[in-house]
Amino acid sequence: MTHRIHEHPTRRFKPYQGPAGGWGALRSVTRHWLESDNALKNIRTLLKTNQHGGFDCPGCAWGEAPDSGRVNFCENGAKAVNWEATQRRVDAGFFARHSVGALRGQSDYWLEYQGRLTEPMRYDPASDRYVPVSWDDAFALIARHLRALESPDQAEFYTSGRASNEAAYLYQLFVRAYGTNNFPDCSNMCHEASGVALGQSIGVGKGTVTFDDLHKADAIFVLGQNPGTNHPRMLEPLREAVARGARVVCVNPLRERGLERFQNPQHTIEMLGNRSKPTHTHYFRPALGGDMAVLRGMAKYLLQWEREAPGSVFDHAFIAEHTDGLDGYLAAVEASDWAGIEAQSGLPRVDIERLARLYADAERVVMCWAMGITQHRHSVATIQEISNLMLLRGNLGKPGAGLCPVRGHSNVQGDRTVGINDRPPAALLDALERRFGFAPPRHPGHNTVEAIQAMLDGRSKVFIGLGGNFAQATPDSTRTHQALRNCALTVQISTKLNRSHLMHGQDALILPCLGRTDIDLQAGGEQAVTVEDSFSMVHASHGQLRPLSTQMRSEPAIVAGIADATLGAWPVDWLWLVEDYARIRALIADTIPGFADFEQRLAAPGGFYLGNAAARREWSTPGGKARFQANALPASLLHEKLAEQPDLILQTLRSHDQYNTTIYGLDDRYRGVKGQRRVIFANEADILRLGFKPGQKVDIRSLWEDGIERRVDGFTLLAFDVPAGQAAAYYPETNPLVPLESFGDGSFTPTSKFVAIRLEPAGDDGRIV
Ligand SMILES: Nc1nc2c(c(=O)[nH]1)N[C@H]1C(S)=C(S)[C@@H](COP(=O)(O)OP(=O)(O)OC[C@H]3O[C@@H](n4cnc5c(=O)[nH]c(N)nc54)[C@H](O)[C@@H]3O)O[C@H]1N2
Ligand SMILES: Nc1nc2c(c(=O)[nH]1)N[C@H]1C(S)=C(S)[C@@H](COP(=O)(O)OP(=O)(O)OC[C@H]3O[C@@H](n4cnc5c(=O)[nH]c(N)nc54)[C@H](O)[C@@H]3O)O[C@H]1N2
Ligand SMILES: [Mo]
Repeated sequence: MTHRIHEHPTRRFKPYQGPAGGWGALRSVTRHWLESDNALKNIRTLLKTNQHGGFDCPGCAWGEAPDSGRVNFCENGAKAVNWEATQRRVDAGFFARHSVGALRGQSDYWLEYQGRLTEPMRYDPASDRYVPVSWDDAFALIARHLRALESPDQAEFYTSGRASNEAAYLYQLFVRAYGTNNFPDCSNMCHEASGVALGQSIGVGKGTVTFDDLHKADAIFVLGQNPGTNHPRMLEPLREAVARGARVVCVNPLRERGLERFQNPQHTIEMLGNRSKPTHTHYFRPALGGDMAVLRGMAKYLLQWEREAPGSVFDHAFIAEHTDGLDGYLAAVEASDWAGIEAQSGLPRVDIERLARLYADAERVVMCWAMGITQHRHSVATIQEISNLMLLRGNLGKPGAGLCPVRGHSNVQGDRTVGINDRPPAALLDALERRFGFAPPRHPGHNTVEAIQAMLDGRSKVFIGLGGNFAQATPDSTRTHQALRNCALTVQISTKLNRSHLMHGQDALILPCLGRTDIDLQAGGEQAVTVEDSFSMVHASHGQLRPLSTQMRSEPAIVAGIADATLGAWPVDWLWLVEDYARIRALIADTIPGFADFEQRLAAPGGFYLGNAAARREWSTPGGKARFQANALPASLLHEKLAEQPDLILQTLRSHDQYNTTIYGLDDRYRGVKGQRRVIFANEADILRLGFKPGQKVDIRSLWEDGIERRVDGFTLLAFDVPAGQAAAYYPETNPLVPLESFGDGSFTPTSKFVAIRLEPAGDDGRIV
């Protein structure tokens, strides 16, 4: 793609009036495709996206509609495919031209734009450059470092959610055979709270719905999610629901365009007639972090109405047969007072009553949520409140109803299923022990926050990243960068150059791997890998494009190489396994529940459904029943120990032109932003109240109890339709503001949607052109 690398000279900001999708999406797909340096091949590749025999889109974890046709990708999936399938390469010549110090001065956008990593490289301190290294030497270096540690717990093994089931399974097996459960992973920053909350409430840490349920629901609630950008294929079922008369109820402080109107670019008549359709019936805009109070208020109304007309609201048969803890929960509901609920929720009481009515009037309800719910201090309690509401009316395990945490990375759910877990369940470890005959470590390992703390204070010395961009995805960037720099060895298994390669340890390796779109050729022939989507559907993914270099290796092959160098052919013959991934799948079938006859079931178009006990109304909780969780509302949303009052509360979110830390472009079409990313959205009245003017440049400082200064400079203030007291700015530019120690109770997820900030005039007070 011929991208302009620096912020656009004619950057501007103008509210966007169109629907989500529509001609803008088509233009964007066409532009990204035409500007890709591989246009003809890439269109063929795009047509294989999410098709049987094709590959799984490396974008989000939304599932495939069973009736989806020949074209099954969205605008942002197309960007993800074009971005991976580039002809540009970052090879030895590139690294000879650029020192690491010089590369550090480039933007994240520039770094990834340089192309695919094509050969293994090792950091050379004398020249401050990465220089070529052979695969064997790279593996030997890793083995030397790992063997030199006093304890296996001094190494951190990160996973990003694009890794296939095969790669992730092999990785967890190697790491446990080596002796630790230190598995920080992207899920820790993402849906961890959903897993923890649902595990306690309903016995499975996953969503219970399938695609079919969305079509049968009378009401779909979408909480804290922006599907127009992050799960565009979800817009079609939403507007289909509206069209057939179901309620689609959005709860989001921002008016996200995708949740308002959608014009399907794959629908000819609609495009020609320039018609769009609504994707919601009701829209409520709470305070940041106010959802728990909203849900608790809804529960108060349900309880009141049930008392007024017993049997009219609660599903007593379901409650009696399938749940426990109701009395304790209702006591907690009664104990929450309206003053607190109204103050925290940011909604007037009539709105909460309306929400409760919408919920109670629907026979079958699906509740969807994403990062707006999971990245808060009290996220586990909030998600348990979602579950409580659903249990009250038996909205679990019946058609058209259920819980739907909408996952992020395309295989983040699968990675957890096959064992990437810093707190592994005993059953998993027992199964590994039985099958492989070694004693896996039983003590908990480090999650992402704990891994950073351990590297910061020198307890951990080796970092290995299976994908992702640890340096930029994590909170408190200055300290996280220091944590990585403290390491004796950092290893990044990656497709593209990113800042994690530049914030390296004393020794450092870049290991270039194949991506989803690449053909994966092993001794046993072309290999497919498998992934699991948000609806627990497992399917195969076959690469389509010849890799840019014969030096790139698949993720399973790289993991096997590291394992073989470190442990030899024990407890399995690693190198033999990766000759044919069916051998890895056989091990998965032996040790992970739900994967019996894995290989045969994969052959079905669309793959197979892993199953979900809670969806069958079987409760894998200690008490054998789904459990109402009696959590109190947080005493205060603000951290008690802040020395100053914040000007605003900031949420860090995604623009339309990015995939997490990967920046595809500098526009955010649906929010009307062009050519710039260092912007902060706030309400005009707030901007004036704080003594600023729209368009003015500001520095942003965040508040935390530890007195460490956290700031980012030179952000343009944009007057936007944001509720009073709130602000929004893009991730990862604002990650330096998120304190490492500010994380969710019970989830350890950084509170990326609730950062207390103060604004200061920037030295350079520029205006928008
Ligand atoms: N194109 C594209 N697709 C992606 C990604 C990407 O970066 N680009 N990332 C992938 C990943 S890993 C993930 S996890 C998902 C993320 O998908 P989302 O969760 O949709 O991503 P965010 O941009 O973080 O958006 C959070 C939304 O929550 C709202 N919100 C923020 N705080 C609150 C709150 O306190 N309450 C409520 N009710 N709402 C709130 C925001 O206004 C925003 O609309 O998308 C996945 N898909
Ligand atoms: N402030 C703030 N921080 C956040 C969030 C937020 O909303 N706000 N969201 C959080 C969330 S939800 C998530 S999931 C994390 C994301 O955290 P990560 O998963 O660590 O980050 P990504 O940006 O997805 O990783 C991009 C890199 O992955 C590599 N890559 C891409 N494809 C492949 C592949 O197929 N194989 C391998 N081995 N490497 C590949 C490329 O080198 C690319 O540079 O960030 C979290 N951080
Ligand atoms: Mo995520």
